[in-house]
Amino acid sequence: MTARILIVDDLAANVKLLEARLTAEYFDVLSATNGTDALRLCRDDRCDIVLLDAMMPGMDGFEVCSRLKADPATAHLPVIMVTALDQPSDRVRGLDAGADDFLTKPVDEVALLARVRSLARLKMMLDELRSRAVTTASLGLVELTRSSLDAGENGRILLIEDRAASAERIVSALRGLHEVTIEADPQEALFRAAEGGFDMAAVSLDLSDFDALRLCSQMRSLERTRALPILIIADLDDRQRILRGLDLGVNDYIVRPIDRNELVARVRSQLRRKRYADSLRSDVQAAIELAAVDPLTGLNNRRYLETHLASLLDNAAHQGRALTLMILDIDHFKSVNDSFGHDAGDEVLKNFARRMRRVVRSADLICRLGGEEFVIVMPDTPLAIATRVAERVRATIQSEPFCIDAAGRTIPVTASIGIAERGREANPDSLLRRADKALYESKSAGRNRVTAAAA
Ligand code: GH3
Ligand code: MG
Repeated sequence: MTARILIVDDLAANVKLLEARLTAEYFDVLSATNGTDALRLCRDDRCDIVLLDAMMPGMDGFEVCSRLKADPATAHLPVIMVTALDQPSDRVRGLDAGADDFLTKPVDEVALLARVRSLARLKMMLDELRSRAVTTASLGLVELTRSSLDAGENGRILLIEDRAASAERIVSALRGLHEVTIEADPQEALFRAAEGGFDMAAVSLDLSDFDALRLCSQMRSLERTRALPILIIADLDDRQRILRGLDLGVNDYIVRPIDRNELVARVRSQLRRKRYADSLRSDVQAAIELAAVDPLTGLNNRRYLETHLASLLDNAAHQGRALTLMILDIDHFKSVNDSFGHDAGDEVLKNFARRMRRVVRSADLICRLGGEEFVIVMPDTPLAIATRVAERVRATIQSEPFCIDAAGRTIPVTASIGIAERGREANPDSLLRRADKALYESKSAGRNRVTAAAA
């Protein structure tokens, strides 16, 4: 995996040092020596992760971080603050400014690479989700979830720890902020995690007779726990296993003796990320469901038509090919509902959709515009041919009465149709309007007929 890291530090020597370590691991590196340049690079979307020195003349790192987090365009860019070891209050300030993580100087190589790798993985996942959410949002269906930062509180945390004293310390550190459930048995923990309802798992790396990394790996491979953030709690001399854990997909780690502020901050940042990812996922899901299909008839819906017609018209214009659009409206449909009930009306709509499918080519796009109004877009079809297709559709609708219930009752149905061929203007609205006007003429001329709009 590779990512582009922006190093922000006013001292060239520091930049060089970090740069050497990161490029040795095949990361792309970019640098800035002041806050203003850093903000510009971030806004121009030039990097995936920011390594930000807290102490800089002029705009310091805390200020840069706050500004990044306040701007929706950069709020979700992961920021690692680099602070002096002897200033624990700086860490808290950094985290308050919204930093995703922090490292202390002198920067420990293992910690640096572990953080950068895990944030790079996260960034890739979020970018992918975000781009899908943006695509579906461009269909005009859902508002993208506002990207303001979640408080990262009120989490339900599953703590897997078999030493009571250690568990108690963690519970008391998080008391009042989160609800912690302790589980001493790793197998039981896996079950509980899979049952859902947790926002994060905290796993002690030294369980007495179970390999905690095996548990982490099981959580990563189960569908139901794959997205659950995992924080491991380790001893400083566990470096190798911390690294293995991060490779397995553990999201973060904290080293004993646990600093309360650090624990609170790490948990908060895991919760924020999870909630943000969840909200993107549900946007995508909602959009996909609404995006394309009308549930009653299984035809594409109006929104799909509006998006897709524009590109069909573009293609036709680009290649100089014909394209004709047909609007169909069922005649006196209201009286079907009035006389036989809404279910009978629905049955007619479904049957109507099936008949249209039978008559047109598979390259034609059939949509339900709404109610009892439908559109068929016929690429590569000039008006003369489209008129014959429309006539065939009309005849097919009229040919046999429609079945409206299980008892086999039938009623006659007809439709009025308007068609229009694309003109010079590559504009979906005006094409739809012209076809609609032709439809109106069919209605006023007595229904059950086809009218072609003049070019
Ligand atoms: P016209 O020949 O002029 O088109 O008359 P009409 O009765 O077909 O047109 P009108 O627009 O007056 O009525 C359309 C009716 O379609 C009214 C509405 O209740 C019904 N309708 C719209 N959507 C649905 C639906 O999903 N299911 C059912 N059963 N009826 C629907
Ligand atoms: Mg009608």
